[in-house]
Amino acid sequence: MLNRRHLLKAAVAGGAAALFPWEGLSGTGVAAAGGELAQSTPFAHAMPVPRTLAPASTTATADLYDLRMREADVEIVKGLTSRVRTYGGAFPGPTIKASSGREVVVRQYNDLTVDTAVHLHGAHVLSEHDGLPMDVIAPGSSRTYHYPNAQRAASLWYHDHAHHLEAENVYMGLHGLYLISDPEERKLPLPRGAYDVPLVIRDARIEADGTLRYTRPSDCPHMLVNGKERPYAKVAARKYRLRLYNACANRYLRLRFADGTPFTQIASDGGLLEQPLERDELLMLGGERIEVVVDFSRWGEGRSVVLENAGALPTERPEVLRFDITRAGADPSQVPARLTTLPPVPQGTVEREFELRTFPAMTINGLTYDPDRVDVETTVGTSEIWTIRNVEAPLAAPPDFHVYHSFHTHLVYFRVLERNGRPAGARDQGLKDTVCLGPGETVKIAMTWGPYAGQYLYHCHQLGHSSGGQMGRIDVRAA
Ligand SMILES: [Cu+2]
Repeated sequence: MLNRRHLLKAAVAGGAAALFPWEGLSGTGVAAAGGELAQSTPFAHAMPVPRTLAPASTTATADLYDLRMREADVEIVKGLTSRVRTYGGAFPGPTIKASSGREVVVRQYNDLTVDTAVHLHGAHVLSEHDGLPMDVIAPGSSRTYHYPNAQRAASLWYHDHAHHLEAENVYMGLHGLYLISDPEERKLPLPRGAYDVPLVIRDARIEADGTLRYTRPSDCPHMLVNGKERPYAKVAARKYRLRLYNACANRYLRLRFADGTPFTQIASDGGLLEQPLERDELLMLGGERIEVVVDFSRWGEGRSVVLENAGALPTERPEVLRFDITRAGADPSQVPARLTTLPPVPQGTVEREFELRTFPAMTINGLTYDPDRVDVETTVGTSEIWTIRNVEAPLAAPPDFHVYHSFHTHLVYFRVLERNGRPAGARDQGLKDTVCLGPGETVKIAMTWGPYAGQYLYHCHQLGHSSGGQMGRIDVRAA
């Protein structure tokens, strides 16, 4: 019998394709990395900020938006044209800005040649607006999604979720930001406006002819921020709020400043933390969000500082983004010692266990996703404790083989109670909807199901894994 090390060797050599989710488990299969890699020079592009989408119309209680999914040609590596899949022609998609308590309605038209489904990650929505894998928008048709925004301020994102296709669709460009604000957050003296900047970070493989190729993560050495390969950003010598997203289909990031300067974390997936946290390095799995405040005055005008990925591939340079401090800046902003009060930690009365495996298939508790099978049944208002295990063998794996999982629940935020038997540490603070599971790790999380009844999902947010079936169905019954 082949042991794990043999399997890994075979995979590195290009064999054992069926064992790897990004090499054959998606509906269409994944092309091998064929073409020659594009050569690129870092810091050749100014970093753009995704544009804010204007509503097509407004009512007394709602903002209505139209978005068209279509292919577009964009420049990711300087001088090359890449064909991508977009929301509204933008790569990444345009940002939707919502206010807590005010409804957003988005009519999505599919002008692509593949099925799509739009999931708003981090949102509390009715099941029929959740973008379930089988609720697809066929090419040539449209669907209208209703988002009540009855939730606190947070950095969400919308992205594709069509069954077997989500990894490739998200990789090809179907993702955009959705930011909810609320009065409590607006009252805080945090950096705002032009000093509140999202960084959508993701890997890619751009070939010499410009082709953006969906392939296994170890063949994707390009790193994009807001759609451009390793850009630079001109900033003022003052504080900025940076909203970091790991939008990689299949990779984790270990972000740090090259000179070791710490970040001040203020928010995670579900919005503000109770108090700011100093963090030297930010480990982010696919789907996770971390918000930080960085004070560029500590370096000063005329200086530069590089944001690095300590989790870069051996074939990849670590630099992700260079900040150039080019001007002075008045700075009335502050990071208060107390940011918010979180709801109490749910006291679970139901306990469940979940095991995530990669071999011999992408499974949760031994099963791949079946939309007709109910894996978990609960009721609105029930508080639960879930123990989730990454049962990958704790062998030292080659650096290009990422046996991390990224566990995501739809409909609810959860709190991380424990990691590997110890109380949750800095990286697990706040309201979360996606949690990192390193090889062999176990986390315990607590959530209260609701407020809506209906069919929802939990899954791995390494999207090659969810596309391969590492996903379960939870039916929430009315109380
Ligand atoms: Cu996974």
